[in-house]
Amino acid sequence: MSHTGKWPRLAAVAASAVVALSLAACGSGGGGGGAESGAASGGGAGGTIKIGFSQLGAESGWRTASTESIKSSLTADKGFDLTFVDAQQKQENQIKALRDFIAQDVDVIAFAPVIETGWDEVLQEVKDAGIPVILVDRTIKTSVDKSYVTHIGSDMASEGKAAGEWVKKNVPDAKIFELQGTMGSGPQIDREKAFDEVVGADKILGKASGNFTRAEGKTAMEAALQAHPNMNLVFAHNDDMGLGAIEAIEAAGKVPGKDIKIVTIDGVRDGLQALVDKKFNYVVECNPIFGEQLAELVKKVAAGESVPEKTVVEDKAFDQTITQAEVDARAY
Ligand code: GZL
Repeated sequence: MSHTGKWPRLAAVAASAVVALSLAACGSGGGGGGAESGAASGGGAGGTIKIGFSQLGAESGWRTASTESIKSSLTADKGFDLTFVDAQQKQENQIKALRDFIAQDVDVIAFAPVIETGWDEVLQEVKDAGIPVILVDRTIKTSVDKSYVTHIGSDMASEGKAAGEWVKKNVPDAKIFELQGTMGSGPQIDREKAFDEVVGADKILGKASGNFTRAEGKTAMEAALQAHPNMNLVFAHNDDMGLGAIEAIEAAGKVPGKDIKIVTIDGVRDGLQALVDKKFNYVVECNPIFGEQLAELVKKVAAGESVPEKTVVEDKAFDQTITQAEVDARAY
């Protein structure tokens, strides 16, 4: 699908009536464009939609599941010409990918931003090129007005709140160490703030980032065990860091799930298996399987139709009552 330049896409901006695609629409887009998208000059109405997707990396089981869901939904037989680029958790690689997508004259750009800030310059370039942007998974903070049309992802703050409420109810004497995700990322910021507000700062012995990976979570936990021998609970911002923490706790001769309880977020199969094995105590889901919802949003955006400012992906939570059969039946 060829473009006819900037103006036609921006001129025919659809009416602002919000079409609720989501199960719940909430939160502000932080500079997003809200319920309107620039009218595309082709795709959507029977044409192949050329979409560039910048994925932040392959750091965790969650990201792998997210990538699988996206690639299996944005397929050629469903009308998409997908260019998918993995940034290995480096923002400069994502910025380069977005610039490449401009040069390739794609119809829509979608990306999962590794951190919240540092996007203004490239988003202004994308806006000047008249290409609509969909934010996927993580959020951004930007001064560029209407820099993206819509966001689809989980409510990270509610995940942190759910984790905190379980700890407050079930571990009143908690002495907590917090394994943070990638510093400056939306999930790290939002999960940490919500969790800390619920449990109280006085319950938190210390924090360190494991960058959402199992290896770095293990390394951070090894140091934390030395610094805080009295800790009795770890809150990990994702399962993979929690799984790394299990390795460090066992190497230190302690029993994960008992001597040191573990609360995490994601709900990937390995994390839920740790719950069945009684090494995790509570897991808040962050559902990555929203490729089909994304595909619908891409079609609407490409056709210049109205879309909700935010599509919130619903999450559940799991404790040790989960069964092996339930884990085996999980989609990811
Ligand atoms: C959350 C997602 C986070 C996951 C991690 O939506 O951005 O990034 O919680 C992943 O597993 O690395």
